Amino acid sequence: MTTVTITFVQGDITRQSADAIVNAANSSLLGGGGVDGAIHRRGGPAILEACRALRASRYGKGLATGQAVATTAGELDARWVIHTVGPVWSASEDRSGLLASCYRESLRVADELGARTVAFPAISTGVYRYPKEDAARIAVETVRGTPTAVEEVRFVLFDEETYEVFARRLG
Ligand code: AR6
Repeated sequence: MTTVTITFVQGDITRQSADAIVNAANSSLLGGGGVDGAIHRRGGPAILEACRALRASRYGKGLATGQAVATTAGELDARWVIHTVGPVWSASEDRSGLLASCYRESLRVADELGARTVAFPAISTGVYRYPKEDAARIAVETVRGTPTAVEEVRFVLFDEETYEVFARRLG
């Protein structure tokens, strides 16, 4: 097992080329806004079809927060989309374990698939309102601390502010 290389880029995750692209989904697996909306739009209907099949089989009640599951990547430049559900930010409850679980479980699924390059968005930092500094720390620490055969984890940050918060974690 080699050490994972962590890289950071600013941009749209749906324009990335990687073995697996991670989606910040919701429990329904049936789409939404943000990264989720962008992935389904650019990836085409095959992804939603695969998500519907998951809901009709193993994930009848949806995907729990902190878990991850893979589908086809449709027309994206990737082999798989790994859907994971981040926690909604709460001021009264520490949900950092659930956010860490998203990264850990996504890497576990990536290993099962044999993916060597994985692109992650900043899970939970949009609609789910997780503070970016905390989210970046949890994301990078969890990836660094998770044994995996994945060779490159690429964080793809949409806006400059989020990019800078993540990039400060490098080193
Ligand atoms: N590429 C990379 N990052 C993006 C993109 C993109 N194309 N678009 C947005 N971001 P969010 P969440 C950034 O809201 O907070 C959906 O409706 C965004 O700026 O996509 O986990 C789901 O269906 C932010 O930094 O995900 C769920 O209901 C980060 O990606 C809910 O939102 C995550 O923002 C999940 O909320």
